Amino acid sequence: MHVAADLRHDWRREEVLALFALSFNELLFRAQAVHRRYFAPEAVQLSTLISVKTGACPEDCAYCPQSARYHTGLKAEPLMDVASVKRAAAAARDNGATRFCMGAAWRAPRDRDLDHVVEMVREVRALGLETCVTAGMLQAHQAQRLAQAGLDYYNHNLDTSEAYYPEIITTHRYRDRLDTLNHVRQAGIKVCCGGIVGMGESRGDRAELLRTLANLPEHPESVPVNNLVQVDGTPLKGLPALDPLEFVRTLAVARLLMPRSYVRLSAGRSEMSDELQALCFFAGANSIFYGEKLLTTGNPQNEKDRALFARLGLKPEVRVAAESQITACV
Ligand code: SAM
Ligand code: DTB
Ligand code: SF4
Repeated sequence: MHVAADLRHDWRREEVLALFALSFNELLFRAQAVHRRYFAPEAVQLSTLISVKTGACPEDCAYCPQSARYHTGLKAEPLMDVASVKRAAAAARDNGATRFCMGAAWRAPRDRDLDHVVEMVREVRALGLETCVTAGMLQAHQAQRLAQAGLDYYNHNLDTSEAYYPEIITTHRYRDRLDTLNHVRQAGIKVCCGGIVGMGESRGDRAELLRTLANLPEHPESVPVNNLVQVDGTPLKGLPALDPLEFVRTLAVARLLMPRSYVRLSAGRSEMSDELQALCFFAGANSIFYGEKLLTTGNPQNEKDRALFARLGLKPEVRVAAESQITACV
């Protein structure tokens, strides 16, 4: 199979739905076969998250504990100082993470907020880690500034289908998200973009989200698939949980549509069994958030993940050199 022959940007809705409708065995077999064309089957990339600015966000994202509109009991925290972020990044690196993702609960950063984020990126990068920032909507000049600072990835999720988006968020539009993704791409920063499932959306919405991602001019290099973490006080608390096998199917279809992208088994792992996570990795997930906290909610302890990796024969990816894109398995 020659490289890139299966990189398509013209997926039709019916084709994606047909993948979802395959028998579970057929879907996972195909996803695993595609996965092996581009990735070592046992390699998993580890990213550690930190919330550098927490809560008090003006947006109304119905899943989010950081929205100021919901009473979730979350304590808002101002922007962290750069030295503390650097210490946390060094600890993440020493624990085996290769990427450090800094999240800020902003609708959109002001230019003076970005001054601090730029400093954080420079310091974290100097530790030999890949850097990722997620800080809301960016203007073109702001993306360029982050690119100049050496930012590797910008995370900005589409979260769900365009049709379902207004059910979840009314304070910004799908179009705004796409514009930011475009600014990030134009600035030469790698794109991390995915979504959340389990928000009461239909399979058609999940298919449309993945279709939209795959039909972007370039596939996002990193595709986080979050399973909704239901937080007390948010409007989505109390929804029926998504069938876990439908979650696995979503990962498998993401793998088939974006064969060269890292597909991240993201939020929701604390509620998953080892067996369910094993199926997720078999379906083509090859990245996780590693560390006991996501942004504000829990994530499995490092020891638990290390035991899971040993049980499954999975190996964390390592960075070969600070300036190198090349990664290898140990
Ligand atoms: N404010 C920025 C933004 O909205 O892009 C960055 C931070 S925001 C918390 C990053 C992403 O976290 C969201 O796009 C969403 O996909 C995910 N997220 C937030 N709350 C979640 C939850 N309760 N369960 C699963 N994913 C969640
Ligand atoms: C992503 O897709 N998931 C991460 C990261 N990108 C920023 C965030 C998950 C947040 C889960 C809820 C919380 O901990 O606040
Ligand atoms: Fe704010 Fe981001 Fe949470 Fe939406 S997802 S409320 S923009 S922090």
